[in-house]
Amino acid sequence: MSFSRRSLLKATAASAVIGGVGAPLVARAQQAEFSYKFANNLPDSHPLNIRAKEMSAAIKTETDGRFDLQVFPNSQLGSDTDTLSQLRSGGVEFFTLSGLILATLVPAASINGMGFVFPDYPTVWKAMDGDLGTYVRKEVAKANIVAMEKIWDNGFRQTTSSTKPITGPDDYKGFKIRVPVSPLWTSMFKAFDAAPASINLSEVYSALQTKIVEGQENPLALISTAKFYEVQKYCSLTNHMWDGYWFLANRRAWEALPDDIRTIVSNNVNGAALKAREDTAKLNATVRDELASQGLAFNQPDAAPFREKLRSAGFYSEWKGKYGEEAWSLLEKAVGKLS
Ligand code: X2X
Repeated sequence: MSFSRRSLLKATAASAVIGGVGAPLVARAQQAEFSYKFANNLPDSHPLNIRAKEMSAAIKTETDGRFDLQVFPNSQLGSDTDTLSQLRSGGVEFFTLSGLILATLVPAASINGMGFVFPDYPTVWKAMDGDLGTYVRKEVAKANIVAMEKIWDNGFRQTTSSTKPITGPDDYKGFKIRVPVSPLWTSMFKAFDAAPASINLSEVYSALQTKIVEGQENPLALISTAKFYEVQKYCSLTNHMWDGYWFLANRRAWEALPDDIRTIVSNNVNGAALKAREDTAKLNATVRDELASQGLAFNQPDAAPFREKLRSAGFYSEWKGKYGEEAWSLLEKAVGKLS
């Protein structure tokens, strides 16, 4: 029995003996009317989980103990692929998932991950809090999943390797790189003639350690909190795509909540997303020195030759065809003409 549970039981026993105003409060806190699970793939120390725990506490207080949001970090309830199935069946009520992986179910959801299109955060938020995000959320709704309004930041992705730095598109040739399970990721690295392997995050550390793959790509905040610097030598600031987490709810579970609770939950979730965006951006900007002191060698290649390689490989026109005119024009409205 955990210490906190034991103290809670003691407190309950005490209030049962002495009675008084404390008793009903304790009883209510013990038995929430709604107890929902929130799963995610990130380490405990990542800003998303720090803000998630804070928001869970705030929700409990604001709902007077009626709603208990249990946070399960670190793929504890299964890999991303498993958890997406559990979200659909209702085994898990909430799940934060990269739009690119969600695209295995809702193809439009990977559009923000187009290679080398977002120049900076202001452009990202304008698109994702604006028309492009609205479009994606509508597509997600068709799969009976609710995507909360504010997408959470994962970050701009960088490439790490145990064998060599990436200095230009040619260095990706034949490069054995882990990518998340998502058609867009595989397609982009194939366009660079790399050898991408789809692996869920929960398996990545050991895949790098045992050299099943040479490298992987992720934002610095994740490279740091998942300790990939322990099993990688180089970090190339390729900034090749921006990735975010949609906060997803099982529709039945979401609609089962009374309006007042639903409002408290969504206000807190969206509010925490905004706070976590600031945390992640700060971490991504400051953690480089720390990673360098942990042994990663950094370099910053020019983005233009990568973009040119994707264009000449027909990558943009292929994906424009897959997403369709409407989605593509919303993306171009945000980032400028692409093809
Ligand atoms: O799996 C990854 O690489 C991660 C953590 O960035 C995603 O969730 C897409």
